[in-house]
Amino acid sequence: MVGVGSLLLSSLLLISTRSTFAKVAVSVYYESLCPDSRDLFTQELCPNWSKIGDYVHLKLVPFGKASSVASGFQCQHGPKECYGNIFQSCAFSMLQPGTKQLNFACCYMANPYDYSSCLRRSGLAASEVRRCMTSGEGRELQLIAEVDTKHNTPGPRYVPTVVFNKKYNESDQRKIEEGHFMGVLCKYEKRLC
Ligand SMILES: *[C@@H]1O[C@H](CO)[C@@H](O)[C@H](O)[C@H]1NC(C)=O
Ligand SMILES: CC(=O)N[C@H]1CO[C@H](CO)[C@@H](O)[C@@H]1O
Repeated sequence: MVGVGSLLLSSLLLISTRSTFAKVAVSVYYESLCPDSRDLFTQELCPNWSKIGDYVHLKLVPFGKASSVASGFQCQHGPKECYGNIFQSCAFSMLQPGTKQLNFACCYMANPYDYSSCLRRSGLAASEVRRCMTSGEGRELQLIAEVDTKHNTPGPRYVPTVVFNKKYNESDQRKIEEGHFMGVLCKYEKRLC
């Protein structure tokens, strides 16, 4: 009995170790109104998520080429983009990483002005998200996103930038820019090839 029990236990441990450590870390550095960022979500990440979700540890960082200034932030596509970035940072702080955060981003990136329907679909209270956006919490989250973006991308040179396993790779990035996210992911997770 003891033998069977420990065998079961060790296979359970093996399974959980595998699923905890084998995932590919995928960090997406993007901007809320950037057409190439929107394409990455609507054409690659979102439609393929059901296939890849079990293999990927996803981090979404809505900041891109924005920068913090005394009065707030400046964004490549103007104030509405800054609003979208902070809106997503606040929503993500209330959603679990992975599927829940991605579902929210998929809704928003497909329809960037449809704030209330994306909140509703993710079960978020508009008042909570507004409080985050106006209380200084949203600014803090965006400042963290700024540091993350500047440390882990070359600039970024291009938006969106995708970093695999926390190490920027220029040749992967070029392929992402040509629309081959799934092909690059397969390099890191052979089961997805
Ligand atoms: C980046 O990816 C390419 C293509 O897979 C690979 O040949 C190269 O060794 C990688 N570079 C680094 C620094 O890991
Ligand atoms: C490898 C793979 O399954 N890619 C799919 C990702 O989603 C797009 C859009 O639905 C498909 O065209 C690809 O075949």
